Amino acid sequence: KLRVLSGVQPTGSLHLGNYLGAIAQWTAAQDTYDSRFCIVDLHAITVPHDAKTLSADTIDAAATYLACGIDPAKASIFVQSHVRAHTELTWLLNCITPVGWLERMIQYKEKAVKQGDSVGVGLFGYPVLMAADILLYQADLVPVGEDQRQHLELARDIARRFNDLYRVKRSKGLVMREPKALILDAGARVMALDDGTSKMSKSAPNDGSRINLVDSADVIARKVKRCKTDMGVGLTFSDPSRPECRNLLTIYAAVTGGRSAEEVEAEVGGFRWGEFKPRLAEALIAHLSPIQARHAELSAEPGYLYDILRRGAEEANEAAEVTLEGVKRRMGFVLPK
Ligand code: AQP
Repeated sequence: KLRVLSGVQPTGSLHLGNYLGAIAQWTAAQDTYDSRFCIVDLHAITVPHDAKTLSADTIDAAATYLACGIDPAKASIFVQSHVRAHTELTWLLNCITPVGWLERMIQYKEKAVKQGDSVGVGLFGYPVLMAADILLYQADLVPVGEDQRQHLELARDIARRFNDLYRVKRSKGLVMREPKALILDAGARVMALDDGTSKMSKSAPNDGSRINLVDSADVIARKVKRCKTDMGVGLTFSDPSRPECRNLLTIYAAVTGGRSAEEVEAEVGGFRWGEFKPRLAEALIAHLSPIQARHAELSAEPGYLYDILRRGAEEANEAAEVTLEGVKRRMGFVLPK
């Protein structure tokens, strides 16, 4: 069975981009692949974070994973920091990763600019930690949004470099698997509601720029009503000068059963914005309300969530230790007898 690994940072309430770009794919993956989904809290501290909210955000992410349909009977759900091998493998990979590779990372450049002189070493090393997450479980496939494509390429490069540096005879010793990104066509890049050219993001200051998965029906309706539109006539996916139009239609297609562009244009292509927006809001509310109801139920059962995370960490630790030992062996470490 092919292996799948993916995760989201517990840096605040998850939004429609995290859902359509990543989590919605996971629910399909868990039926076919050997799947692990982690809550990447070590990544969450690579930008200034609030120590008072990290643990609540982490548990909330677990509730969200389950509410979106991740089934602990089919997939492991665990917290990254509960498996120490992630940090240990990161160090080992840090030592074989050229600085120049990391300097090219677009996300680092974008986030570093916002932090000026206070940018931390952890943010620079973010992609190596991500490579460690993936390689630790020898994952074949990583379902992510488009923004993570470059980090996935880096994880492949690191795996290849490890294999080149520490060659072993065929069938002897651990050989890193090179992971592939699993990126959907629709939903891979959900854009902000206030700007169709920048991605929907947790850290954007304007809450109106995103649909949080826990937003109430009223809030969703208000955000959709106020979202940026244009003066164009009719609604189409294909006009590059109308990024907001494309984004809102893409969201509509995704939350009404993943329909094709043709189908959606046939339904609403002739609409004015004033007709389309209420229909979009209604579709979003209908799609998200069962997830929200389940999320509310799960949030009231922290004991259950902790239990799932404990079992997930036990399973993940076992798998991670095997890889870590193989890596250390190949790098020449003495292993305790
Ligand atoms: N707008 C998006 N469209 C599609 N996919 C997205 N993802 C994030 N935003 C979009 C995907 O969600 C997964 C987890 O992302 P993350 O929270 O770990 O990191 P991020 O990409 O940095 O997410 P945000 O919301 O943009 O957070 P901040 O604002 O903290 O940087 C990934 O698979 C990602 O592709």
